[in-house]
Amino acid sequence: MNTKKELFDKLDGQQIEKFTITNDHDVSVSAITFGATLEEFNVPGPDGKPTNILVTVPTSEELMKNQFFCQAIGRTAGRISNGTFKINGKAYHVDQNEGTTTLHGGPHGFNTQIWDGAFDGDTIVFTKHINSSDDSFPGNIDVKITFSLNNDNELTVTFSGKSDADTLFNPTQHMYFNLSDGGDINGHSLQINADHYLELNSNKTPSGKKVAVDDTPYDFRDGQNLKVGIADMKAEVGHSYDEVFEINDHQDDEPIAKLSDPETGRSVSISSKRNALVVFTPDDLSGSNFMIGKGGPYMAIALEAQNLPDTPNHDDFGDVTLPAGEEKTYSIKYKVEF
Ligand code: G6D
Repeated sequence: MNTKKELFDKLDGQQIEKFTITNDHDVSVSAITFGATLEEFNVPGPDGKPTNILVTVPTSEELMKNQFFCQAIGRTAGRISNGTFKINGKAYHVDQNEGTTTLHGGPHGFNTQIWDGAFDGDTIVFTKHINSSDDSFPGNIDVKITFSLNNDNELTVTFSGKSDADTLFNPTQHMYFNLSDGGDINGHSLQINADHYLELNSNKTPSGKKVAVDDTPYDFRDGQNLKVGIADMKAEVGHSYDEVFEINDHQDDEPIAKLSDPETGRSVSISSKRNALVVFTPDDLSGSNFMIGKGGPYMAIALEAQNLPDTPNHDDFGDVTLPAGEEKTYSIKYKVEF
């Protein structure tokens, strides 16, 4: 196992550092201190050269404009309806950044922060103290995000939070995958351990209804080719995937989802103890929402393991409260095979 720390670039005069871990099989991960962003998850390609299975943005400045690409997301992944919620009966209103909705922690979420980075042995450790006045969520919070890689080719991302007042904590890493050698994701197949998905309102906030996946393009239980799934979605629902799946109860060691590319033989299995996975297949990354210029349709699929979004506004969505003084830790494991 090897580690390396180097200068990535500069943002507003501040140094952005890049931390890399390489294992004994030439698998490597690199994370940068801006946005606690994963820039690389490399596997050896056919010619032995590192091949990044993530779709990323090459500079911090471009990342500012193209938010969320493989960045850490918090305090709350997904959408909070009207930026409003209650904790123990007390109402809170946080900053909105998508019309009346708070998306991915709002305008000052984890992805907009420059983190303090260090190695702890082979593990990349990013820490940040975020004041309530910085991101408008209740409580000043101490957050730690770690990235570790083992010789079984497993990347584990761990989020820990501790706040001085009751708050919400539902973090994720906004991974965008493409397992091909320069192609799109049409040939990939996806398996998800989910019997239900969430019905969404027109602004993509949950209506509160959980819908069975049976006989719909949302049924990934036995694996489904993405080209077929996206075509069925367009025909039956009118758009590509930007969906929230409720993960079934499962054993800790049972992956919640697996993305595979039969052409290259690469796959990523995702393990998480939490109850949701967001699947997002943007039509075109060079469109109006994305400006990274990696044109062409279906160049990436986002897979975001998290708790169901808008949790406090729905009785049966679970609990993402982080009570004052308590520490909560969530891990997401990505096992790559190639
Ligand atoms: C999320 O579900 C959302 C999308 O709607 C959003 O555009 C993206 O993050 C950036 O996955």
